Amino acid sequence: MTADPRDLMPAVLSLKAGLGRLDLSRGLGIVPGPGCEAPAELLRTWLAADLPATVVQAQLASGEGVPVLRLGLEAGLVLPSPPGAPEEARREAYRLDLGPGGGSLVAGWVEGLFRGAACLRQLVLSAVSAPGEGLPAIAACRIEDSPRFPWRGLMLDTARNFFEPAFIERLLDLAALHRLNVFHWHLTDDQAWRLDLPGLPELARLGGRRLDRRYNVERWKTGSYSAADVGRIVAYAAARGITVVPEVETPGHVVALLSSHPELSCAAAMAGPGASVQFSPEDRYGIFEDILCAGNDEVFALLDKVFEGLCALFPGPWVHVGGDEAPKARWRECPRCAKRREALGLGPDEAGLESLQAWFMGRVGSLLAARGKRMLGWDEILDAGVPGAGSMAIPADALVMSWRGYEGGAAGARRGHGVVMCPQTKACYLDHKQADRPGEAGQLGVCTLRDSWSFEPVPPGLGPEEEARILGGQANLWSEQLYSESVVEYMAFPRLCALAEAFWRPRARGDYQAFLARLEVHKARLDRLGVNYRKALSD
Ligand code: TNX
Repeated sequence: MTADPRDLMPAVLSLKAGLGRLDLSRGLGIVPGPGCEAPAELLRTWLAADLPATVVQAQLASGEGVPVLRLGLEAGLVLPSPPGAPEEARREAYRLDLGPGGGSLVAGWVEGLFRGAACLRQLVLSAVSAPGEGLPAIAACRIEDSPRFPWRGLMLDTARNFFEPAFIERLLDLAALHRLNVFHWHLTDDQAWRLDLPGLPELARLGGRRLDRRYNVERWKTGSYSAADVGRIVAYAAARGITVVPEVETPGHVVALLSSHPELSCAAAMAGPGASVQFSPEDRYGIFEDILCAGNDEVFALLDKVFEGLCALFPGPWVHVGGDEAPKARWRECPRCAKRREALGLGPDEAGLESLQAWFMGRVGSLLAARGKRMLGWDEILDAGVPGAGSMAIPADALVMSWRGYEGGAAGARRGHGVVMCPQTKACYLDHKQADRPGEAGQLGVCTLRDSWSFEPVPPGLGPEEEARILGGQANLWSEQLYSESVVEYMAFPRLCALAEAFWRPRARGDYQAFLARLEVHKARLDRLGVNYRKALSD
């Protein structure tokens, strides 16, 4: 069939129809200009996967008459961009011209070429999706496109359930198809430590397996990622223009870490020298009171070793260090934490304990800064991190991930931090049910497709300078209930399509019915890729 560029997902910023169509029945040659090899290689990979084998063979055999797409980088190219979009987002702008002879994909930066390549892939997938309906072709067009936000993320929790590297690669491909550009990899939690770091084998050996007692059956859920796995996944993401942000939780959500390093708990400090305390990865879900001891310098020594390993594996600029849901019950009782508080001049009250967390996160942040990385944390990192509080504050350049609603994001922006919005209610938590119906898969709340599509990342009430600190949004796949790869896909799609659009489109969001109509077409692309999306679009 002839693919219609009006059906792209997310919708593009500007689209003009051209004359004729690009016939794909003999394939499409990809000719990269200088600096365009990576997106050219990606396009070749995608075309080889998506075009029918007969087309690929025809292209190989003929050589002549095959339409050609030229890729080019043009420094200083000016393309339209949504109002208020920051400079960083403009790096992803591109122009895609398609017509009977092939066409061109040009951008000012290579990032833009990756996003243009994703558009072309969607059109190719549509062209081949209904083989009975004529030749595979794309209606001639000129697309000029650019995102509103520079951070368009997807988080996968690989701690509660383990996912094979090949499945992570599949998700990265799907993220790239929707022009997302950040993969936030949640690697550790109470239930598991999934990162097998060179020099620290005990972390994954003791922390990377947990008992799963669901349905009264005891079975071990084991799995961790080796340095080689991480290297492959990071390279796979980079080949799609996606940055990987690793997350190591501190000071809470660490029971799996304590199972290999019980000496870093407050329980060890309270038990006294020589006494032994033990932990094993949690088989329950929730919030647990055993967190890292704030009074023990060995905690920071171990974290620094972990960061050394992380920095060697993850080239991106950010490391997520958690900071969420850290109950203060142990810190309140722990003699070592009391000493630390006294040394810092903090009282034994709640405010003192909160400040102790701000100090803890500040110290973690400075370990990362010493390694040239920027810290990123859940919005609890703001709870006591008052600006100007010296050692009791998180680094000024820390990024805040706002999950408990919009307030954390608004506060972070007011205090000068960059902010990523992923409010749990009601837009970005893809572990929540897609409909309020008995038997619907998911946990905790309900987040409908329309909720996700309606998401506005900028919290209300911000001035223009504060608004500019909202870097974008993120979809979060918490995996407590994600027992299998197909369940992950069911929870992610189609809400991820809606969120990708919410992170990309200009503020004037358009029309939900039009989105649903485009989604009907997009479903054929997802079918072609074998994605197990939720079929019913009604809530
Ligand atoms: C809250 S979001 C959590 C996670 C859970 C999630 C379930 C955040 C920083 N913490 O530990 O998996 O809710 O929706």
